[in-house]
This record gives sequence, structure tokens and C-alpha cells, in this order.
Amino acid sequence: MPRRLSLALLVVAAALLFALPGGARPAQNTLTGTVGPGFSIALVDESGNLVTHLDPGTYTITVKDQADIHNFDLTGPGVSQHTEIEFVGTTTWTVTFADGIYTYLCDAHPTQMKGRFAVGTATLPAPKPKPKPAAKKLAGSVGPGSQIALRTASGARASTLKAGVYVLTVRDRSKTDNFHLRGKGANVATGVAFTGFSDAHPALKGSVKVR
Ligand SMILES: [Cu+2]
Repeated sequence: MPRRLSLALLVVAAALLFALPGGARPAQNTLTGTVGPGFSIALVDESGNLVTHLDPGTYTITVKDQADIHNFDLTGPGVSQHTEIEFVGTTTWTVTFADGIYTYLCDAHPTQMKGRFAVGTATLPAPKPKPKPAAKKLAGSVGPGSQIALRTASGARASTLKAGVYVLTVRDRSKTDNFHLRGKGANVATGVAFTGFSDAHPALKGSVKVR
């Protein structure tokens, strides 16, 4: 063999030796499922983040079942794996996820201990937005004569209210008094345009406790 050729082969062989191991290793998909010892269940990725979406593919799942009253049950398209409730220990599953929604839960506490994630084109439904509490209604009135009142929607005099947002409708039926509501976070009054100053009659008052 000519010396130049053998040298070239040696270089190629050396390059292959460096290129093959380690360098081009395919990314390993590893996940960790944990259940117990308390009433908790989770599936996390290598960074420890809760799994919510994955690419389709084959995954190795290390399942740490840390209680004999719980189990880890994983189901979804093409996958059905579970530990036994009595089982305590670590087990490893190799599963292949396809487009779709996957659910994991404890079969003994399925409503309390559960989670799910989407794979590929599937997406988890957006969490329901918490409904904003509707503003409660209050009615303030002053006059005619020496009367002032703050009433709830039912017509009862407001004495204790829950903290929150209220819509206050004021009926000012007095030319000599106004309705002035003051307190933590609130300081509203009917103005001169309505009736003038009621603070001239400070005895005309009511109070409401907010907790
Ligand atoms: Cu359980």
C-alpha cells in the first residue's frame, strides 16, 4: 500500500473514531413520574419541569412509587401502564407517545391525584378563567328629612359587608344633606350639584363594617 494512501486511511479512521461515540448520540427522552409519599403525583422532564406537552416519540419513564396507598397509572393513545397500589419502589417504562392527550393518576384517588399532558399536535384545553365576582349592589339614600341609610340589594340595612367591589347607587332626596361615604379605600359623596353639604349635619350618619 502506498505510504500516502495508508496515511489518508489512518486520518479517516481517526476521524470516525472521534465522530461515532458520544458526539452524535440521539437525544434521550427521559421523564420521571413520582407518586407519594403524600397525596401528590407528578410527571416531570429532565429539568424537573412538570410535563404539559411533549413531542411524539419513545420515552423512558422512571416511576417512583413512594406509597403503598397510591399508584401511578398512565394512559393515552397506545399507552397503558400502571404500578400496583401496594407496590413501593422504582420501576422503568419505555413508552411511545403519539399525538393526543395522556393522563396519569392514582387509581385510589383519581379526582385528587391526577395530571395530564398533550403530545404533538394535541393541546390541553386552556384553563378555565376564574369568573370575576359580580359587583354587588348597594343603595344609599339621604332624605327626605333626617334620614340616611345604606341598604343591600335585599333592602336590609347594611351593617356588615364582605370586602369586595360594590356598585353604590345613591338617591339624594335632600336639599340640605348629602350622602358621603368614607372609609378605607372609599371616599365618595354626592356633590354640591345635588344638594349642598350634608357635613353640616354630622349627626345624620350610618356606619358599615367591612370584613
Ligand atoms: Cu392515591
